[in-house]
Amino acid sequence: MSATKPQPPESSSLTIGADAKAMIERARDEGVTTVWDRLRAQLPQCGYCSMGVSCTNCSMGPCRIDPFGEGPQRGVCGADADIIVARNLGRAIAAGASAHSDHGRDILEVFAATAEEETTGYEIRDEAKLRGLAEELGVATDGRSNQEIARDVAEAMMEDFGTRKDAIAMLDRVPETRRELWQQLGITPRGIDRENVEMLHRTHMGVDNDYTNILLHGLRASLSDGWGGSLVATELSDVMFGTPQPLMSKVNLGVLDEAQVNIALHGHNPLLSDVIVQAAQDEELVALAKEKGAAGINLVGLCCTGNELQMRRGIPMAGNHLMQELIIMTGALDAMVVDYQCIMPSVTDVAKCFHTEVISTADKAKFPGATHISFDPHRGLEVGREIVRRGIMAYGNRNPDRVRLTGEPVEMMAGFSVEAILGALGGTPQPLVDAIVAGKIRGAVGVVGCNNPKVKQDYAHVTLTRRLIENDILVLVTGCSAVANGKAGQMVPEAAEMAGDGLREVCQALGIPPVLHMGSCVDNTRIIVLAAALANHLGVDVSQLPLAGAAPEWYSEKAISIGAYVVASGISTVLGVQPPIFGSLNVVKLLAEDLDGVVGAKFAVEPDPERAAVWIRKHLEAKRKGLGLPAYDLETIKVEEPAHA
Ligand code: BF8
Repeated sequence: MSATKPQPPESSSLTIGADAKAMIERARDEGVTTVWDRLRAQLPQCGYCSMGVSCTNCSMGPCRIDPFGEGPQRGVCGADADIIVARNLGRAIAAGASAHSDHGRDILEVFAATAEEETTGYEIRDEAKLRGLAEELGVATDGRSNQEIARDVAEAMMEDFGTRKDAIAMLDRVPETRRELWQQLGITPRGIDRENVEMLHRTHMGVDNDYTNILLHGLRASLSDGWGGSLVATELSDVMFGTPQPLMSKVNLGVLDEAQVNIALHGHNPLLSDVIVQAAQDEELVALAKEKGAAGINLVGLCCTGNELQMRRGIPMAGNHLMQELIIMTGALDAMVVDYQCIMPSVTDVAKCFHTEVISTADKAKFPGATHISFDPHRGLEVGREIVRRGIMAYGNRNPDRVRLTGEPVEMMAGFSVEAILGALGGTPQPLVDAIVAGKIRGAVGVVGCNNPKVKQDYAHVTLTRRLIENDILVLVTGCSAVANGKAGQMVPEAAEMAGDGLREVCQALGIPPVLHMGSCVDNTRIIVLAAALANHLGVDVSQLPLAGAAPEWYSEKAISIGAYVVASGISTVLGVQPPIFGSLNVVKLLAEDLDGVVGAKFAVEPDPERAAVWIRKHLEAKRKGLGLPAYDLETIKVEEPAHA
């Protein structure tokens, strides 16, 4: 028997990026396997797992439930589809919340060591933010040095990871109505460690067998991330590395420079990358690079480490999640420095085909095939210099004949922290409120999250965002969505021309783009903090505001935690990739319908960004109507063009 091997799909069906297409084709020509090849090799993926009805939680299993009702309806322990789907989802939330919050704890530990003057390369760069946080946490500031305040702030925040409190400290930012609701529902987050451990306990066989009860705890665990661990990461990163302010930067693979030593900083945590930026300016190292024949040292970002650096220092961004293998395919990347999260184990395989040295730095994230240089904050700058030196040495191995760079980078604006947005508005949300009340801006939407090879790369982010701004909806972006929109040219002030009349007028008056870069994925906290500030300003609950969330190309457990805390905070959210819950219609109904009556927000799943835009527009108009604001007739909002994939 012979089977014809199916041809791989055209690169233009996998991505909208010209840089990505060129490198996918190069990978094919050279027989290098990428994420799209590996996805194809996995097809058809397991239907039970896709629907969330397989369980490996104990060794009486593995078990699976037949979603069509013909095969087994219970696992060996007796769990039905509802229990299994809820348990799996609960564990995914806990994993995502743990990833963000462990990142937050790492920042906190270095902040605490910096307060004790035990680190090199770190300092308090935003004193006002430190003092503001201290007041929020009840730490005395009068007549005290930054060092003294920082010590107590660190101590107070460490308490928020633990088990001895009824509620985490920064919940005071949340409108009172919402805090009361969480209290009634029993989902006030007490601390990241506690909620996540409790989720693992509840989802052990024979503990929580009520799917609603499990998922309510899922919301609690996610809230401990959004208003706890992730918020600690954002706030302390601002204190130590500076609160972002609007600045111009560049994006796409064109940021690589053939003439320079190119070092990509990939992962999520700014702790090491920030000292690498300092090290790359070291005169001795710049001289060494020149001695080796390079014009200088060019640092570029990838994924959320890249977002952190771009937001605060304007470091150019090479690409989002699906670009991590393709950047190596340029043959011009000398070193890829990785910390943790979203780093494909495959990067070391691709690097073997080139001269690129992959350098891992986190002891909790090792990569076989990479050089491991353990990051020690006590000698942060020294480690940073060692890494940059290795990058320079790797440049010496570069084969100029293997270099293939594509195109010019695109300009983009970044740096929209809550402080920067309020600053642009004159220190108060009132101008934004006025624009929303007048209908110039219909509402605001956070379009966030990943790339997923199941979706044409960046297509859903860019299309959804474009439709929203065309219809006078302000878009806030983080993570890989920010990179996608940046590459598409939607994040420069001139992009106001793409917006509807009302949004264009507001953006042009303020000199801002219609799509605002608010940072990395832990910085989704900036979006909920802004939403809470808006609700507090108006004396309403977050769920009453014309706001929505969207994750059109999500893939990660972190995105599940983000979606859960955004919804639990009162903001309905549309997912573009189907989560593994469809094996339980009860869970689907709970998340897509009933939750609205419980927390005032719900989930929707809509893979077509054109239809997702319509869903969001209708949702925002309904919220406007609820607030007594002028609203469009919902019947007039529909997909204008036939939906296309
Ligand atoms: O934290 S958006 S692919 S890089 S998980 Fe990862 Fe998703 Fe990108 Fe940042 Ni967030």
